[in-house]
Amino acid sequence: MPELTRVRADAALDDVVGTLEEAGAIIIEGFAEQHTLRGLWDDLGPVLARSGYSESGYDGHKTRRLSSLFRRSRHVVPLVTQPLYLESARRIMQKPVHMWVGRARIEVTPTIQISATQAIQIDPGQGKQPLHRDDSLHLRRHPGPTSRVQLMLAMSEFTAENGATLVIPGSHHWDDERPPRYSETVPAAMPAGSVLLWLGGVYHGGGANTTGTPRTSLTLSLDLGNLRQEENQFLAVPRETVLELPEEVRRLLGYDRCPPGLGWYEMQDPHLLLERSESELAAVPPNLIGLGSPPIVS
Ligand SMILES: O=C(O)CCC(=O)C(=O)O
Ligand SMILES: [Fe+2]
Repeated sequence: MPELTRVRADAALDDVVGTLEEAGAIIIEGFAEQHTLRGLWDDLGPVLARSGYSESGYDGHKTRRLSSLFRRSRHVVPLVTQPLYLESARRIMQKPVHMWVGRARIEVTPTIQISATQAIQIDPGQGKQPLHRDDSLHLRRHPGPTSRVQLMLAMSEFTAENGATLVIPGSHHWDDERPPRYSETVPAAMPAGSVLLWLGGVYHGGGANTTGTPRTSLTLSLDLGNLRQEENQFLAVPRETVLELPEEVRRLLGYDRCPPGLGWYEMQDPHLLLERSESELAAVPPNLIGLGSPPIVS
C-alpha cells in the first residue's frame, strides 16, 4: 500500500494541491498552533466527555461526537482559514464553469462552504468504521470533479492502534462499482496538532481503538457551494456568533450566494442581512444573480 505523503505546515500550496489531486490525501504535521489546540481542548473537551455514545453502528457505539463547533469554539476559525486547507480547497473545487445566457458565453466560479463540523472521540473498544466516501451524501459519481475537501485534526496523537483514520490513497479515481477493502487502507498516524486532508471521493473510515485511551479529533468539511450543507449551519451557529466572525468565515458558513444565483435572500447577497437593517435592505434594488447584465446579442 502506498504510504500517505507527509509535509510540514510550511509546505508549498502547489505541492499540497498536487498531492491531494493525485493521491487524494495528505498529512500536514504542525498544522494547528499550540494555543489553538489548547483552546479547542478547553472549549470542547469537557462537553465531549459528557456526550453520549452514538446510537448507530456506523457512527460508533463507543464513539462520542459533538457538532455545532463554530458555536462552541472560536478556535475552529484558524483551522478553516489556514491557507494550506482553505486555499487548497478553493484551488481544487472553485473551477470556472461556462454557460450560455442568450448568445453570451459567461463563466461562473462556484463558491465553497463549510458543510459539517464534529469533534470525534473514539473510545477504547470501538471497532473499525465501515469504509465510505463522504461525498456519497451528495450522491456524487466517480471518478468526477471533487465536491468536498475534508480536514481531520488530531487533537490527541493518532496511531494505528488507537483508531487513526484509515484511508485508501488514490481511491477517488475508482469507479462506483469497486468496493473498498480494509486491506487496502493505511492509517493516518500523526502527532497531535497535525491534520489529515482528504477529498470527498476517497474511501476512509475511523480505525479500531485497541488501546486503553481515547483518540480525540476534530473534523470539518468544505463543500462546493451549490450543494446542501451537511450540517445546517444556519441553525447550528446563532446570529450573534456569526456577527463576531470575519466576513470570509461568515460567507463560508453560508451567508453568501453561489454564482450564478443560489442562496439569495430578498433577491440579494445574503451577507447584506448581516450588514444592514431590514429597512435598509428593503431599499437595495433586487440583484438576483449578481453577475451584472450579460449583453443582449441577437
Ligand atoms: O473518526 C474518523 O477517523 C473518521 C470518521 C468518519 O469518516 C466519518 O464519521 O464520516
Ligand atoms: Fe467519513
